[in-house]
Amino acid sequence: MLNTDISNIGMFVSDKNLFPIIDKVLNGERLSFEDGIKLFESNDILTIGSLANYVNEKKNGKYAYFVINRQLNPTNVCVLDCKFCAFATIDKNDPKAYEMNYEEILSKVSYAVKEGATEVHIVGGLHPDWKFEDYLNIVSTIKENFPNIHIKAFTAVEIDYFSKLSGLDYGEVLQRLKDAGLGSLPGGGAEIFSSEVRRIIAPKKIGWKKYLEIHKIAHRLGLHSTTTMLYGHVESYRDRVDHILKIREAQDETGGFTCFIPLAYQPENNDLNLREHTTGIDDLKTIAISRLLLDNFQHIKAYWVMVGEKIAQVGLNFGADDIDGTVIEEKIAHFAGAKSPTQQQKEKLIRLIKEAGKIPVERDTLYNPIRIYDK
Ligand code: V47
Repeated sequence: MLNTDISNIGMFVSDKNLFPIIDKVLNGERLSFEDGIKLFESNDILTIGSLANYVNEKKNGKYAYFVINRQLNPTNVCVLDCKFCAFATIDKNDPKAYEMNYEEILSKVSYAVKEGATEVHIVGGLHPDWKFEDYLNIVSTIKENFPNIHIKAFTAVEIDYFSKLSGLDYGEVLQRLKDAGLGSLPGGGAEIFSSEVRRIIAPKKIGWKKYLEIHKIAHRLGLHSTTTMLYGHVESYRDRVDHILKIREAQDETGGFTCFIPLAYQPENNDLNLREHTTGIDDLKTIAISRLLLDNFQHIKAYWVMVGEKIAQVGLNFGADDIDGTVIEEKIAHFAGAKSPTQQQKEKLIRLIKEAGKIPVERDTLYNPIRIYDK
């Protein structure tokens, strides 16, 4: 007989302000804006993490997901000039500017397919000279040559650009991409929804209303998508909670988001004068609080590229159930100073997950299991 009284568990909660939130979570009640702020302002990281892990394990059991994928960025020439971005250049004559041709794109996809990839994740610059057809042909050319690969391509920001280029509305742009072989939309471009922060970090980028409108239209056309939040720059906790709750509201409407990905800001080689990387505690808190606030999301990703392999692994016990994938060639975070490798072996992902005490599941883009590593 154990001599433990369960009511004593409260003594491990160092921040007593969290008790009402713990109650709500255990009763399956939705957390409020104020709860989100209280969580971010608390330093009781272990209580926040355990709560998030509890919620995650109720949704996903011990399973933690990875995907064999590759990233592909067809051009870095971009008219937007976002201040946090070290990947893109506004000047096509800049020595770092590049444009891939279809042959290069196909050879990169071919390499990935040989490595077992089931997904190609394509995002890139809004090129001043490219037409919507050029982007559309990237999708159809890949699909014609590799019919089995899932093409997760073009953020809402790109979809808005294609609409301007073509004169088609968002629904028509998305339908044409879908007909060409698009499988789903990635979540980039969300940054932080606050208009004040956007004016500082991404003044020319579409605002949150258009970002979410495009995702909701995609969902209604039967395309799933992921969504993101860029944190650790000039935003406040209020901005983060507001961003997450706007996403929760959109998910209530359509249910079309598969996963939420907090993206840790990488501070180098860009025009924002902020040179600090996020800390481990902030990364873990943001992952855990995302899990707690987004009760209508099945999956939360700890993206190893931006938080590093070690925090991503710990994140699997702080509410995340996914660590993305092999990636093969990451540019966006690495141009901005990410310290992680640019690619990952599948075996390493499996080891990270197993040593976190979870069961690795190789998944496809839409979270259908491909192989469970439970031995
Ligand atoms: O939209 C740009 C971000 C995003 C920096 O959908 C930066 O599954 C940190 O969205 N520091 C692109 N972040 C990456 C992205 C993504 C990645 C992995 C998976 C998925 C998914 C989406 O990267 C951009 C922007 O928010 N970004 N510059 C930077 N300096």
